[in-house]
Amino acid sequence: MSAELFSIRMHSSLAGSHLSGAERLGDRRALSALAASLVERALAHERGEADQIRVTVERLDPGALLTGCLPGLMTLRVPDHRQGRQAAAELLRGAGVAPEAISSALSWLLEGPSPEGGNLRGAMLIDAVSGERLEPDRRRGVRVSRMDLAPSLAEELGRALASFDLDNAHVREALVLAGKVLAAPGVVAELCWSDDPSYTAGYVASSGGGYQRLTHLKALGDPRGGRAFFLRPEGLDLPALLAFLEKTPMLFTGLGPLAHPVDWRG
Ligand code: WAQ
Ligand code: MG
Repeated sequence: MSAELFSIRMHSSLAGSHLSGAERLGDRRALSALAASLVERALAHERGEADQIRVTVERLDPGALLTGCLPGLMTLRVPDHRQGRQAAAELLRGAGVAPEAISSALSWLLEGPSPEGGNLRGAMLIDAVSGERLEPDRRRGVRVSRMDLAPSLAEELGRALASFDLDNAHVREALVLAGKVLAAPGVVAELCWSDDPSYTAGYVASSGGGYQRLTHLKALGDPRGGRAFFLRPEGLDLPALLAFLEKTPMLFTGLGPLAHPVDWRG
């Protein structure tokens, strides 16, 4: 990427509710193609065609750019979403998240974390000890932004994922997002599953375990999904964490190890 750096973000909604979003980084030459692809994507979402699409382009200071490696990826096969959620709870416990915080996150995700019981545009922030919700805006959540794969890594990642039949936008984007979240100050772990009704896989990410996919975390057809970032309460600097997640540009230039899928045995 050249000395010029831009953030490009898309947010779409349908009948006033969040439909889809995406965040990319690019240089000047890449911008119009990126904008077109994000608009197309908002119009082709499986939950419906957007009736409002916002695309925001901002010039960034290339001097502020961080680089890093993607987390390692592992797939754990589970027979259904009940066992998937149990497995997720065990992985989170192993990463140091307290049982209260795990059950709090799971129940918010099951009910729908917004005050109306729907999906958030962003993630919940959850105290990893008490399970209390800490995000300043509970209707929106915290949207992680300004991260992407370095152009040179995009192809390499595509090839590596394709050898496991995993080269889809869900995996690529979630891996990048989880990589930035794990680099954030005060984050212990993340739990995520998609809000797309046809996509039942999700993951637990932590610095010790990397990106651990579970093949089912929700039932097929369920339109609810979301993310929880578990935060270490000691020494937590919430403004610094929010600034990092929302504003600091981060580009991934290296792959982590990819493991062959295995069956989960609790
Ligand atoms: N920042 C914070 N939260 C976000 C962001 C973001 N940039 N993007 C999405 N979310 C939240 C929001 O609440 C969505 O409703 C929810 O996450 C799900 O988003 O390895 O596709 O884009 O097979 O539907 C994970 C498994 C797929 C991939 C996740 O999420 C795999 C996925 P979606
Ligand atoms: Mg989605």
